[in-house]
Amino acid sequence: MSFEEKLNALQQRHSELITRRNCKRDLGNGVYDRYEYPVLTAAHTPIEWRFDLNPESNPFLMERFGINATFNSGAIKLNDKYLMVVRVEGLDRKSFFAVAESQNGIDNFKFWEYPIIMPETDVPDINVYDMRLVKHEDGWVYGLFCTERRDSSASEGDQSAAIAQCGIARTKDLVKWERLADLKTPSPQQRNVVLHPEFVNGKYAFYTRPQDSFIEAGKGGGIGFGLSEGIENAVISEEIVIDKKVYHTVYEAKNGLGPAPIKTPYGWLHLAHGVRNTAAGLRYVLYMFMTSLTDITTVTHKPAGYFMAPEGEERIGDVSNVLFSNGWIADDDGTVFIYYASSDTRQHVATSTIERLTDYVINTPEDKLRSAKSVETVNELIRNNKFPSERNKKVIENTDQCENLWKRG
Ligand code: M1P
Repeated sequence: MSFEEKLNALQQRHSELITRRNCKRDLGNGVYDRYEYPVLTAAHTPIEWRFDLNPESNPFLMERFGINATFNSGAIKLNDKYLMVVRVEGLDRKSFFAVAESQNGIDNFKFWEYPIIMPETDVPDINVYDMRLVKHEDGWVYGLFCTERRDSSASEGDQSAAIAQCGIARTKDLVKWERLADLKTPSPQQRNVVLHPEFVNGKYAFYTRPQDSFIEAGKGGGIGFGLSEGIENAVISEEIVIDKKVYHTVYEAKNGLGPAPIKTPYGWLHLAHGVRNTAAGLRYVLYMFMTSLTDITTVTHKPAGYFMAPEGEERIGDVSNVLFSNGWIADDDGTVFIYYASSDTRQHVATSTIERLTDYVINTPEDKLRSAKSVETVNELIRNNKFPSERNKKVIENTDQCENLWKRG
């Protein structure tokens, strides 16, 4: 095949991939719908990023900058476009951020021409990843992400010891970014830090994930919370845990918040990931909970178990058995686009609505933490199905309870 023929074939295949229609999978679980195809894979990245297209300097049309994965994307809707700030990972393991845009949020995502040029602090980042995008009431769009650097106290023989901290940058258009100082907290390591979209007592509010070491949450586990007077040199001096790890749950090893919460009349909807250790390694699933409108550190509802877990091809990838989400978009009509990545490899979308997610979070039984209690829960469901009038009474009680919460808010 000549250079020209190969280039045409590459371009045609790429164009078919990025214009492919996506469709809902058959019969969801009532809570959300999955889609047939991932919305982004490494192959979606522009050919110009990967190949030197000059026949003189690259006669074999070799890939010169391979892309390994596209995953863990922050998401936001701006100017009627669904935008993801994607974690793009090269063959060299380094991640960087790039914007991909779609008109409908479920397919035809196209990368902008160039990746984001993220300014650095005085201490250069070795690796940056997993951005959470937040439209804050102060008028800026913030991107909070993990910045990873080698642990300078590690011995020469240890080339994997790392320190993770929260990098903060802000923008108006996702093109030009202003980098602020990294967040300071009492914890030696931070990942999965999220900015709350509203001020709390006039301060910037952060969800954190304090942890003792790079991988292990240790005694610092759980989704934390803290306030900072300012954002330009943000400091959290007191960090409390609002959603802790719990024995024999899907978040017993560690957990972390996903995207910034969505405000509903009943409370703040949260999407998070929970991790447990198995003989096959760590298993990451997504779970949901709701916090109070009056005190955002109080969890009011939390369904048992996972909301989404890896299925089919999602189970396999660079880090298998992982679902991770750090981006969702709530549209004005109530549709929610949940952008989740599978196995640190590819990016997917699932859709739901505020109404369905609220119903899921409020009316799904909580984890009662023992097998015998799970049997009680399933028996109650069976009884309610046999005697529907009892169940209807319960639903009305629950709805009243939520309306009271909303009124108090
Ligand atoms: O490999 C799974 C995930 O591991 C980390 O998440 P956490 O800090 O909660 O353990 C992150 O590196 C994340 O990017 C990755 O998807």
